[in-house]
Amino acid sequence: EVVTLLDYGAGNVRSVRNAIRHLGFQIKDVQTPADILNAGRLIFPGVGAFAPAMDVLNKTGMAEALCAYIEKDRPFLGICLGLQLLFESSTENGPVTGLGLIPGVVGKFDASNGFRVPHIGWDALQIAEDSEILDEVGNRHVYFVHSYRAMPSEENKEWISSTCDYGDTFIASVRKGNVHAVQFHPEKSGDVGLSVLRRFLLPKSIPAKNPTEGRASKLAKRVIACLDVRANDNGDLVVTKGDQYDVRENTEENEVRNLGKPVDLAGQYYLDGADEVSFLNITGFRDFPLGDLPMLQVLRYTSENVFVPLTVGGGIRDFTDSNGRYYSSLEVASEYFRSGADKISIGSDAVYAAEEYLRTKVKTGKSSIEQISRVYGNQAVVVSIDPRRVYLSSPNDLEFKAIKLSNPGPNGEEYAWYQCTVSGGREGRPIGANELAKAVEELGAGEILLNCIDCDGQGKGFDIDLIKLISDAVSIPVIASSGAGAAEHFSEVFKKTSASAALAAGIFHRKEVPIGSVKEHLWKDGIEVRI
Ligand code: 1PR
Repeated sequence: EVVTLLDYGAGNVRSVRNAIRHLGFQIKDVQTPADILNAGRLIFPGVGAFAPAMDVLNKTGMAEALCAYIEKDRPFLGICLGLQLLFESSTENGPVTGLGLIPGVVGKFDASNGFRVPHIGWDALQIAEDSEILDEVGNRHVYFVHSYRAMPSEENKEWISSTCDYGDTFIASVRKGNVHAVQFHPEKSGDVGLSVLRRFLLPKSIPAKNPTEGRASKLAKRVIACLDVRANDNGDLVVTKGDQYDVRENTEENEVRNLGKPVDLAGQYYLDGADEVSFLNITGFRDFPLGDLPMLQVLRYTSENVFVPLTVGGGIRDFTDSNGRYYSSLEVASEYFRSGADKISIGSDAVYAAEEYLRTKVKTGKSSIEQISRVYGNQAVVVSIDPRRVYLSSPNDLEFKAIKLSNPGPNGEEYAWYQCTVSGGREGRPIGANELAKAVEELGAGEILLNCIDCDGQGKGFDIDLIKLISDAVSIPVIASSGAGAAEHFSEVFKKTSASAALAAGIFHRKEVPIGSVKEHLWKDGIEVRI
């Protein structure tokens, strides 16, 4: 069986390809408009921003072919931007005219009502009857990642097959005859998502799951497994894990702690129910990642079997190699996206960019955050903060935001500020986590991965003071990280802060608490999770 794929080369379509292959189908790529018209079954995973996508479709004649194909009621599945482009126009850097097949304007989520934008994560659908490809979804979560959405109206109601509530009720999927489009990502929605693709590819197959299964009701708090990856002294890529960022064993040999193979562990965490998997190339600051091809290989292999979002970080910055060849941070990130990453995470380079921005108050457009978010969207750019607590006996006279601690410091200090570091915690910089978070949000980051060097690997719980400080300071999602040692710590962070996700490494690697137990605990505590 062959399915035709329209990939205009703007981003990570690898996971859609992997999912289609996983379901036993071959892929034929669209080269010309005629390939669209001759397709038996067409999938259009829109990626990137609305305007450049329309540009390509118009210039290549594909826009016209797409309209003709859809008007003839040929089997079509649009994904994400592939849904939005069917509408009349979008306000994304616009107005920009779309394909105009469905009445309505695609607009931005309103962050002013307390909902974080981008809308990132696993959310619940309200499914209309007759949705067909959603027949196995039931009350289970699917994965969204977007800042723009189409809204239901009198004019487009005959198209709507499901909606989702996030601040307002927006269109999660459309369907008319053989034409389907979904705002969420079936290729990133685990088993549930694969069922959506299967039902599109094999419409006559019998539903495998009971459609009433599941208990999703709203955006779930995410549980993320993180793999710190680096080469050991023999040059093999291993998953390692530090104590307060020190990854060397306390032995005479002082070797790099080895907790397993990256691809195997990522695959296991997917099966265990991780909502996302992150890889951090922790020596990326000194070893150029494009020289570090094993990391790209790890992503390629992982994305073949892991159908939840993958984030990769480490070494994303401008770089000139020993032959004098210059690589922009955008090129580095693009290589990661092509290899299967959905999001990239920037550490050290984000600190330098934020310092520069706060000093000059000018957005140059040249920082890695700005370059990558412009091309791939804010939701694809995570900033990883590595702060260290600096205790103070009084909060006065400090240009960085200090907070009163819930637990006093070792010498009874009541206050602290959180100093950002670069190069894996090796160097402290003159900027606080609070200042950094706000600056990178303005520069275009779509999410913050908030570590804490003091808590890393300690298993004593997340730094609630820090996470509260930062999640209250920004309106993009915040991932709490460092210090998880028990399922209760996850409940605590979600109850006491507005973090959108919690990430852990050590407890999962050491098999102390499986991901499933964390989720069950959260569920029993009344916290929405994907189960
Ligand atoms: O600066 O852009 O090259 O990115 C480097 C990336 O590598 C950053 O995201 C930085 O956080 C990470 N990193 C650098 N050195 C280390 C190290 O450990 N020596 N790891 C490191 C950071 C922290 C977490 C960890 C949590 C949870 N690891 O992500 O997984 O603290 O751990 P726990 O649950 O066991 O407590 P750049």
